[in-house]
Amino acid sequence: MDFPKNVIEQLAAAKRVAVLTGAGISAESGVATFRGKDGIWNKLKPEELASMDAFLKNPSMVLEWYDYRRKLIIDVKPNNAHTTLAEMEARYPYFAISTQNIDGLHRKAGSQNVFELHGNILRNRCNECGAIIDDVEFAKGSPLPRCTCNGIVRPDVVWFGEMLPVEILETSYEKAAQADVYLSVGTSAVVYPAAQLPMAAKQNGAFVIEINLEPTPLSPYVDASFFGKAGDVLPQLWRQVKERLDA
Ligand code: BJW
Ligand code: ZN
Repeated sequence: MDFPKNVIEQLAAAKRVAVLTGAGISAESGVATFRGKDGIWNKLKPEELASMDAFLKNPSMVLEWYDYRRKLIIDVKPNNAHTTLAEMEARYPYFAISTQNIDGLHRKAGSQNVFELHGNILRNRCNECGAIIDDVEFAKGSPLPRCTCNGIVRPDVVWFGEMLPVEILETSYEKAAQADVYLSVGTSAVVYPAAQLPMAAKQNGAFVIEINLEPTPLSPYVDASFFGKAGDVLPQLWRQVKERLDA
């Protein structure tokens, strides 16, 4: 893929780069996306599983669904898109990833400055007192896992209608506002407030680049869109930027 000269120039000149990632960046690692052709929510409605209403109505069903997804995620490996972002972090003086993903693959790939907007499926917390609790057995048919305060233990992820972790969201807005270049990778950009971040970057003067299989609601507003797999597009883009930097 040949990238426009101004895109390479912008990335080569940037000091501060910030990134928003979504489920699409992990698709090539084998983690299902939510929406789109192979999305898990073609069959299941989000509000029936990823909401407090669903949890209060049928906690076992919700916990079993997360247990199933956790088991799938534990063994997956980062792909070329994750490792490219980790390489980029090593090269830029300021580099941050805000991710909507709960799979932990950015850290597995070696990225350090990662802000998990929607939590992490490998962590649990008490639904009542908020205590973080490891090693919880969610096996089908067994009693609900309980905290010492008797609250039900749930995955430490953000459901619809719940607040995102305040500090992580604030830092993500700061990184977006300070960015010279902002990348939006593999997100349908329909879930707020995460979807607002690339727009906040744009409003503060960043050059915004989108990578996705298809256009999103962000596409009309960004400076450049590249339609293809993140695991193909990002490494190619970064290779051309490195050639320019090393020239
Ligand atoms: C590839 C690819 C490849 C595929 N390469 N690309 C403002 C306006 C309207 C509504 C709201 C608003 N503010 C708040 C709301 C309500 C709500 C919301 O946004 N609703 C909209 C859906 C309408 N937001 C919330 O409730 C948030 N909380 C909040 O705002 O709190 C304040 C508040 C409280 C009370 C009242 C009011 C306000 C919380 C949102 C939490 C989202 N949680 C989930 C579940 C997490 C746990 C779990 O995993 O189970 O997060 S929902 C789900 O969507 C998950 C994802 O992180 C999130 C985003 O999805 P993502 O990552 O974009 O994935 P997909 O599948 O949608 O897209 C994948 C993309 O990749 C596609 O575009 C593909 O084309 C592409 N792709 N393969 C590149 N190889
Ligand atoms: Zn508790």
